[in-house]
Amino acid sequence: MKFVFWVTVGLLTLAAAAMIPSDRDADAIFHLMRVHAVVGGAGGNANIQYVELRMTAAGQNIVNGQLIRFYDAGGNLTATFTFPSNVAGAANGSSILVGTSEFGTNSTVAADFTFMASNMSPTTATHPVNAGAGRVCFVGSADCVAYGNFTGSNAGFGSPAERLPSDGHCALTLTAPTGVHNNLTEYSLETAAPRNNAGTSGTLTIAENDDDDDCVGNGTDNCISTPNGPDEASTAGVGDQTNTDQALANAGASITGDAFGNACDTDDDNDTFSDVVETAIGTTVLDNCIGGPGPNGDAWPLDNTMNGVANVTDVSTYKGKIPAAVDETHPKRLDLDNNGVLNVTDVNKYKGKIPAACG
Ligand SMILES: [Ca+2]
Ligand SMILES: [Ca+2]
Ligand SMILES: [Ca+2]
Ligand SMILES: [Ca+2]
Repeated sequence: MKFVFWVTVGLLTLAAAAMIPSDRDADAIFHLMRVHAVVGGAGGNANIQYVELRMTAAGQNIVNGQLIRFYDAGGNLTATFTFPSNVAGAANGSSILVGTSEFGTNSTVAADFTFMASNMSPTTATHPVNAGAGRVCFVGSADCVAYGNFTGSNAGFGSPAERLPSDGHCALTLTAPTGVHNNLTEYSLETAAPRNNAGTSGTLTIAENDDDDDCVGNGTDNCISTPNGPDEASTAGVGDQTNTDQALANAGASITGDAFGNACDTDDDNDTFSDVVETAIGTTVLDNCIGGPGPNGDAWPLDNTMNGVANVTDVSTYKGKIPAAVDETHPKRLDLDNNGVLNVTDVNKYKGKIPAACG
């Protein structure tokens, strides 16, 4: 009986310790966790959302009462989720998956918890992820990811990651974790691969509506077959649907814009000289004129004197130089058809187009 007594006392002591963790215990039960993935909509349905946390050490499963906080683009707190219980899986690398009810009906894997009135504040915030721009924090480990054009404080987490779309099957995912946090470099948009605490991975089942998997739906993608979405934002002149000719036209340039993003447009500045030719002769592919708007410089192939006007002076530049192969004294800059020879074909490019000013 004495043995049983002491075992009972011991178990009670352990139970009490688990119920009232000391600060040191607390460090070991839910603090070593990162926000692994955030989905703010899928297939054009903004209600299909989830947050996946991942443990970075074993034993981080005592999450009962812990919080996930959601912020809007301006950094205002819009919703708080409170974990209603612990989870069983405690191995290093274990996931904890929390999703909306619509996630549950559009996924092959079940979430561990559902955002619902009983665990949300306010109770109506059952779709808490702010798509586009916002921030998600797991308070227990003080880990946060901001994304999109987030203007609130993100101290300690560097620059916001890419914009969070509601199209495709796109999850803002922790792909390159570093000790010194920088959301922009740590997170990228990847195909959603939700995994729950039991270790079951799944996929979203809603129609993808995004042929090129760039997280921009076909209905609004200005290059349906060429990735040019938020994940390509760091590729100059390509990502985030960049459409230079339309932007220049909107800013008052003397060209018309088109519906094609630069990623699938053969003439990004619509100055009638293709990107291939302009790159070959050295003029700017993303501007139509030496003057504003745009980056300026040598931008208009017809204006080889760079004075903002294409006229007989530019044609005169060819005097004594044609016909001849491009060489040191026959500049490639004048090879307007990019065939390696300066001749009348290049001069003919001026026909019917001069005099004209760009702008
Ligand atoms: Ca797309
Ligand atoms: Ca695209
Ligand atoms: Ca265009
Ligand atoms: Ca051009």
